[in-house]
Amino acid sequence: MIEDLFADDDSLPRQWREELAPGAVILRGYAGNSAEQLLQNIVSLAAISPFRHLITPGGHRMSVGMTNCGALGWVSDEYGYRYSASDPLTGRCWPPIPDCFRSLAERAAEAAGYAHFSPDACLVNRYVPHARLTLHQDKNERDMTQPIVSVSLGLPAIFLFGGTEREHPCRRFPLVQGDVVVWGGESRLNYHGVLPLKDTLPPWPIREAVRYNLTFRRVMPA
Ligand code: MD3
Ligand code: FE
Repeated sequence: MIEDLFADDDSLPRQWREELAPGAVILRGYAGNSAEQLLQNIVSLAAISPFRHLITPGGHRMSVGMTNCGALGWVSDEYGYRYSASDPLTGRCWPPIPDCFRSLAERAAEAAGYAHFSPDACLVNRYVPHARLTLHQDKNERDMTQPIVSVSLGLPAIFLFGGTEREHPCRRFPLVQGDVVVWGGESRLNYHGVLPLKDTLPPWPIREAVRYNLTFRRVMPA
């Protein structure tokens, strides 16, 4: 049937791979079909554990709003950066990772060559125009054999990808809604950040000028 050639199968992600470095791959558009469901779940999560601006150990208020889901959540305060089983704002555990988040992250990891990825933490970042994430390493996870999977929604951003030392030069990669990045292997400890967000029109189904980024992590060895 000719119709089958044009069949719109929402279960098949449309993707384009870009290798950034050994162990790091962008799956362009991998989450494009999931944007609406992901957004609904972000709104539900934030009703339980709201977005907040964490304070760094150096006393700076982060411009990115953050919340978490999963057994563990990433937090920062005057004592340092760490993972916590409870939300310091509510005193309760973080909401569970929604099934659609988990299945997306696990399928993306598998597609990038990391079988059996099972995240126990998902940090949800919320950027408004001008918010940024300065160059940093993600090294609070105890299990460094597992990748980090990131999913972009809403406004586009420019991602900075550096080397294993802060002084190493950075490459810039634009990330748009639906892009999924899997970071593992040799690039797991590379410096990275996000340039100040530009104030542009958000793509459907986002209704305000925001970018969300989900990062799925395995903190505790299985
Ligand atoms: C490269 N978030 O939450 S995701 C973070 O867009 C974080 O919100 C950014 O960096 C964001 O820690 C970038 C991409 C990412 C995440 C983890 C990495 C890139 C990474 C770990 C190692 C190397
Ligand atoms: Fe990071």
